Amino acid sequence: MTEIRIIGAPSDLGQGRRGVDMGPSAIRYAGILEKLTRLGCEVKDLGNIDVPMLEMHTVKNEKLKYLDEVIRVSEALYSSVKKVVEDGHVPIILGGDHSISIGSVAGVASKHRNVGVIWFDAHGDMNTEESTPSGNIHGMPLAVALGYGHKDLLDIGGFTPKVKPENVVLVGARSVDSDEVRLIRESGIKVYTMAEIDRAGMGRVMEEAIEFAGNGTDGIHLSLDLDALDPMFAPGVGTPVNGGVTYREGHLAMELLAASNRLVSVDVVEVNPILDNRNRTAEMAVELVESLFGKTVV
Ligand code: Z70
Ligand code: MN
Ligand code: MN
Ligand code: MN
Repeated sequence: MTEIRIIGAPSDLGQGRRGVDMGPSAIRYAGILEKLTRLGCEVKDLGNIDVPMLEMHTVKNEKLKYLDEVIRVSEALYSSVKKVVEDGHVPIILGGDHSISIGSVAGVASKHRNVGVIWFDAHGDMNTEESTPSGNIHGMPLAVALGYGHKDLLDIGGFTPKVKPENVVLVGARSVDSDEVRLIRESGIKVYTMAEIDRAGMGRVMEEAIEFAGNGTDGIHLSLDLDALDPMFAPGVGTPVNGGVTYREGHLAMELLAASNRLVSVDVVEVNPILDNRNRTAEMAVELVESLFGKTVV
């Protein structure tokens, strides 16, 4: 029987704004452990990894802010996630900003060398040092997973790339930087923008996404950035973008992933309780995770 292991990664180093480091607390407070347990899952909370405090460090490279500290966090999370998957369990990694996925994807891929990835996000997260408009590493983790970016980030876990482009799917994209587009096109990953979700419907989009990420792979890693959802349902994120995934589309996507039985690991990132409205975004995150682990109506 697979068991779930919760790992907190309270990092805001990949993003200028403070507050996202409290994401793991907010998601725990919203009852993730209790609710998954009630569903019949075996769940253990492994606590948080150590994250350097932003104020104790300075930006040395404007194009890769807090690079050394992000590397430390990535290595710590890599080790923790690697151990969980080697034990045969499913890790749920609570961010933190999306830079934490550099470590989590490395950890999962160290066991599942041929893992597929579904990246739920309003953004591309496909920037590099060359294309980034902000220098924020949370805009780069998907590029790093595919083998593009700073060598020390690619080196986490000692192998690169972590994933193959034909098994990577970006769902919910609607805000991509002008120079980021080039790498998205060149890389050959599959992208479902909001326009495609509108035209084909979330059901069809997820069936195809699960096929790309799941067919012939060792399983699917879901990287769930809460800003994929419309700000109406997930207001507590650093970079809200209108026109996002609805409440119902979000749940349908998670239910289809649950039904696929291919899930090996999950990131839940970018929940920022300081920007939130009475913890709604953390509650949304927990609800989505419940659907992802099999909650149904009857
Ligand atoms: C922009 C950048 C971003 C959030 C990723 C934004 C990146 N593309 N924002 N996740 N919330 O600065 O690279
Ligand atoms: Mn065990
Ligand atoms: Mn993201
Ligand atoms: Mn995002």
